[in-house]
Amino acid sequence: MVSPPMRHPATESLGRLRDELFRTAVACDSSHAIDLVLRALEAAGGCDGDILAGRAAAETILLNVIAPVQARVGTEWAANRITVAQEHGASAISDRCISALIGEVRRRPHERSRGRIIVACVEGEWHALPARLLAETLILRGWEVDYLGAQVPTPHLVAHIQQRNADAVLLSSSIPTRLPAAHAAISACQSVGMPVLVGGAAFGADGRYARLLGAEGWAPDAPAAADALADGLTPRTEAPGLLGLDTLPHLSDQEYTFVITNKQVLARQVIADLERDFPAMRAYTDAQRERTAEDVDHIVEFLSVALYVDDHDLFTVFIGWTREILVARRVPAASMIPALDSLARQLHDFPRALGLLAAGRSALTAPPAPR
Ligand code: B12
Repeated sequence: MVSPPMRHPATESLGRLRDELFRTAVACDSSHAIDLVLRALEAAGGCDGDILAGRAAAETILLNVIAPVQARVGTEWAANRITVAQEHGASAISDRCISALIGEVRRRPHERSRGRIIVACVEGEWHALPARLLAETLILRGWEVDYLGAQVPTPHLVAHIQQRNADAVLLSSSIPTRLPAAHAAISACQSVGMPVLVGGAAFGADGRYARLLGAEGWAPDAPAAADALADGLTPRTEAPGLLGLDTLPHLSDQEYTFVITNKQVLARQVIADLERDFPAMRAYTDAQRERTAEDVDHIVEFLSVALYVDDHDLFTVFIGWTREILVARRVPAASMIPALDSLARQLHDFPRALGLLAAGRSALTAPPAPR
């Protein structure tokens, strides 16, 4: 496959642009941010009439400036150096920068489309920006795209597929807790004959969960997705099995089903146990209690998904991430140990859950990874 010729803005000027866009975005200065990306497009020859050069420059700015700025917004939020409001404001500005940038890139008159693609986030997935970056990249490369945005309920996705003559569905998910929903969406699309390419951080840096959940393809980023589409996806010939038991035989032990259907009861008992076993909690303010309840819900949810995909790494990586979030907010990471112990007591008859909780406990007590 031949990619459009790239006229990259210089690497060092990209670095400066990223820094400036980040500062402008967290300062919620929308017009300055838009001005920055439009000037970068112009400097890279994106507005001088050469349509291919314009597209290549726009793609570089989307993927090598706006995407890394978004990743940095996430890192700075996790480290508690910017507020949730700044993160929301910066993401809204990125969205507006994308619209402004794409608005400047012209189409060739009567250009033949390479085909139609549907891009959607799976049910419960609110991270629309990664999917939007993907959709805009495909449009720049000559595809027609139905971009459905965040959190698309699977029945509505299938109804849309049935109304459109699309070549493939591209499903995005950033949060691993959406993997069971992604599995349902993959199977539903395949059952109406549509090949599915998946991507986004939820599927793992190596795409391991994409293969496990039976997608026809996975790609690490938007250019690789465009290349995979150009090569063509081969639809699965065998019908997807019910409830994933064909590909996920471990689900027959019902551990996932038990945890997911009892998640509220499990979480409530963890909070009651924490009140008893973690004395610091008795002095918590209402806001601290609310945060703790959210953290516990998150632990139970990640535990359930780790059971679904039967992968210790999914749970231990989450525990390591939570530890960093807590430490950055001056909450002792050890406060998670009584929560894991409470779950282990409640799930004493479930060997896979106990294995995950023990691995999570070790990840919590291990020295932090060197930076
Ligand atoms: C903005 C943001 C939000 C916004 C989203 C707004 C929007 N319109 O998108 C909001 C506020 C909704 C949000 C909510 C949450 N978020 Co958030 N969010 C982010 C942030 C900062 C940026 C997301 C983004 O724009 N990324 C753009 C680029 C960087 O994404 P990308 O994955 O590299 O995309 C490329 C590839 O993955 C690929 N790709 C993507 N999709 C697809 C699909 C296909 C088919 C293919 C082939 C390829 C592909 O192509 C893209 C372009 O090359 C990320 C940080 C980050 N590193 O992403 C956190 C982040 C993803 N969020 C996080 C969290 C924890 C949450 C919440 C749980 C917070 C909370 N307590 O409520 C919720 C969950 C909501 C939900 N259920 O979905 C964590 C996830 C950590 C984890 N354990 O997995 C992150 C990593 C922040 C962090 N550093 O900790 N978030």
